[in-house]
Amino acid sequence: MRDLCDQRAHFDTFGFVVLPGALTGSEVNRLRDEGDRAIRDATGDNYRVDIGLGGMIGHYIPATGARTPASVELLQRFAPLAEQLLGRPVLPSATQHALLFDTSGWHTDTSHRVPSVKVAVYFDELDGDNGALRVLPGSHRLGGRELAAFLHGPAFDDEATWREATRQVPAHIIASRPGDVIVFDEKLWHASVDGRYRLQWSTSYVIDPVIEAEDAQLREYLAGQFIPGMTLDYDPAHYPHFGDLFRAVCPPRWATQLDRLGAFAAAAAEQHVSRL
Ligand SMILES: O=C(O)CCC(=O)C(=O)O
Repeated sequence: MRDLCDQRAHFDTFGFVVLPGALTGSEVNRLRDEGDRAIRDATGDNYRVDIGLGGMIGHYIPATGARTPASVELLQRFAPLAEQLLGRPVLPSATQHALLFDTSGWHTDTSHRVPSVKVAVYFDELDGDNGALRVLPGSHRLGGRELAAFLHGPAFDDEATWREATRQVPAHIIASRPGDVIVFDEKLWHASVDGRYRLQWSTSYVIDPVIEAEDAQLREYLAGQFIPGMTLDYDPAHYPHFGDLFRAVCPPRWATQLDRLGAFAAAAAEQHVSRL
């Protein structure tokens, strides 16, 4: 029988692992301050204003430039963990600070089958009553379509009904404290309900293709991480994807591969337009 306390086995089986207290108090403070400052700086008067950019309501600020050095350090630090869980070398795809306004309905972070993980950090003590991440353990292994039909099938009359439906899905609630790190397969179904204005930091990794046959999948996955022409609520010169700091300090292979696989071009297409 597999030892499900083993991180890799737990991750394979359930699609997530939690690392309690993986960040020290001072690391948490530094990262939280960086995120709070970045989001306030980037969004100004719109800090708590839903300006309707689509997706889960909130602000999502890329964190790989000179203004977010703590993020750039951590995205390097968590790469070996991602490699251990996926059993393969990885490339980082997106790193961001987020202010999540409210409920996140049931979703996955990717529709691609290519192995990828997200590392997430929250800065408040969270449980089921105030927006802790909830997951459907093992759902990363199921066909997305069946679960989507189940979770999104009913038409919800209003937001309260939608919230209640999100809440009612029997799920594992990942209660967490500042310093805990949650790592999940991007194909895992997850949601959050009953939280308001949660700060989150996250960084994602995808496998680094070693054989040519995987390139096409990776190109498609990386292109899907970015939305060309998206309306931005921040200044991309200050908050770039794959910023100068990232390119200066990260392993050269990352930049070579990300460039070759179209990630830099896709990120530039998302960040091309100027802010509102
Ligand atoms: O905390 C939340 O609202 C959910 C976050 C989420 O969906 C994600 O990080 O992919």
